[in-house]
Amino acid sequence: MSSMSDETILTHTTLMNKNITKKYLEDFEKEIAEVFATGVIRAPVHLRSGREDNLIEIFRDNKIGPEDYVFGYWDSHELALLKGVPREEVKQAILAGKSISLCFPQYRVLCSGIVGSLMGTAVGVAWALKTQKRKGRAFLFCGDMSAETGVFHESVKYATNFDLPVTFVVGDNGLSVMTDTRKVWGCPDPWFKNTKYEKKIIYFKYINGYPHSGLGRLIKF
Ligand SMILES: Cc1ncc(C[n+]2csc(CCOP(=O)(O)OP(=O)(O)O)c2C)c(N)n1
Repeated sequence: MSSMSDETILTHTTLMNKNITKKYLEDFEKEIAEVFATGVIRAPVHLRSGREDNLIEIFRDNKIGPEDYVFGYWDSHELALLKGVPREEVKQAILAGKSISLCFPQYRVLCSGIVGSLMGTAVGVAWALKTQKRKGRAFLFCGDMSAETGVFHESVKYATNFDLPVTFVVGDNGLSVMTDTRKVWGCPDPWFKNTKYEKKIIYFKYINGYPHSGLGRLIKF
């Protein structure tokens, strides 16, 4: 966990995420898309659109603040901005090739490009926050296929059993790269629908306006 004091984190985070609109997020991704198209970013970039309102609402309604941890994956530009990482800092990290694993520990934003990673970490952080009676919660944002992994099941089950302060946010775009998630599992709904585990999960559907990765001109992974 970050060694910075709560006061420092608060100063760092400011209240800028309150000013983040759908257009702000769209414009950021458009700007990164333009830069990526020039070829100067020598690493994968995953752009997203179509879920801006969902994410803004989730951050607002859950009052996700400086003391909370946000875990994400390869598609986390918007999460970093919403958590209060300054726009220029996010942009510089992406230009430096870190789009798929954005990590800003001082803002409690931790992301990874590995499917199935971080779920246990989020649960562990939530366990520590609860047992140490510290303020803060963990929020883990993932896709629909990630939510079908074994480790996601285990993490949600454990967090539910011990009522840990962790929320799993599943943004369902129906795809895993180019594979139809529902076709793979032969079920129109995610496994947790109408189960007791739903109380630890926020679920929404969206259509991604971008290809899974990059701009769709080279291979996708
Ligand atoms: C261990 C591992 N296997 C495969 C990949 C390649 N990969 C990257 S994203 C992705 C699809 C995940 O689908 P989903 O969770 O629905 O994410 P989203 O469509 O929202 O990006 C895969 C298979 C990876 N990053 N890590």
